[in-house]
Amino acid sequence: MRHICIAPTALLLCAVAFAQQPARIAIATDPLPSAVNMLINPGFEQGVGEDGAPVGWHINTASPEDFIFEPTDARAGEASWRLNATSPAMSGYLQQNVAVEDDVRYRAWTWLRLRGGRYMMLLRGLVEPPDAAAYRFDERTDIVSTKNHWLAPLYLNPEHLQGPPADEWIFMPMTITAPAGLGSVQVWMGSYFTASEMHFDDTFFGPANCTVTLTIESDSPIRDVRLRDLTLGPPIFRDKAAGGVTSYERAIPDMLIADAYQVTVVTDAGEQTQLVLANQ
Ligand SMILES: [Ca+2]
Repeated sequence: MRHICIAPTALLLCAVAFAQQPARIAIATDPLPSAVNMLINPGFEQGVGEDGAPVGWHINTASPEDFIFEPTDARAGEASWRLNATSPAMSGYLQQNVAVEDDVRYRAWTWLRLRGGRYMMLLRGLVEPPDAAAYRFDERTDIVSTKNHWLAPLYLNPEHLQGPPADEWIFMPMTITAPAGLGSVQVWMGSYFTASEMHFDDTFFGPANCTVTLTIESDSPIRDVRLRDLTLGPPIFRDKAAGGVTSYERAIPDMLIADAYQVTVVTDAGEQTQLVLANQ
């Protein structure tokens, strides 16, 4: 019965959406991420090294028998990298180390296809300040999917399982500022103590700052523009006085570099929010 209730609402939304063509939004970053990416083999196109890891990367786990690391179908190019963890007993990561400068802000990301389990990215290192005791640097981001739960589908209804769509590539960025004395960062991305399947492609580590040029073409006068990074937090840019133009362009300095942003445009015809891939 529920579907019968939803149908008229869906039709109404379609009618509203087609009454006004959505705004056309484009984003360019300066620099391009590919021009400042400090990772070797960020898109996994350079094949497999002798140790079974992608060229330029290391496999970091205390329990290699619980993990499969292998190339699989790509988000871009010919290959992405698949991690399958058969046991929750241990974590396992792809790792690469990069040199960093004191007091500089950096970003790291991967595009992630999470079939199930717990993905985590860690940026780690040892800080040795010039005049103070050494300490560990450890910042992390994660996301959980229960879509591979062992009780599903027999005892758990698949509709109740949580997590991003299992076939969708999602953008997983994080930002750090390198403290004085850090010197280098270990980039770890993988499965954190959970039976997991996840795929990585189009990874990045590099300086965080860029200029974003935002271009919007709209049939209806533009009143408000908001740009969000795909992490929690307020918009990284907002223009509440877009001036009612239908052709909008701004070059915005000191933004966070990314492959994708969320853009909200308010026009006289309504509000729309969409994921915009940069540099397309
Ligand atoms: Ca690739």
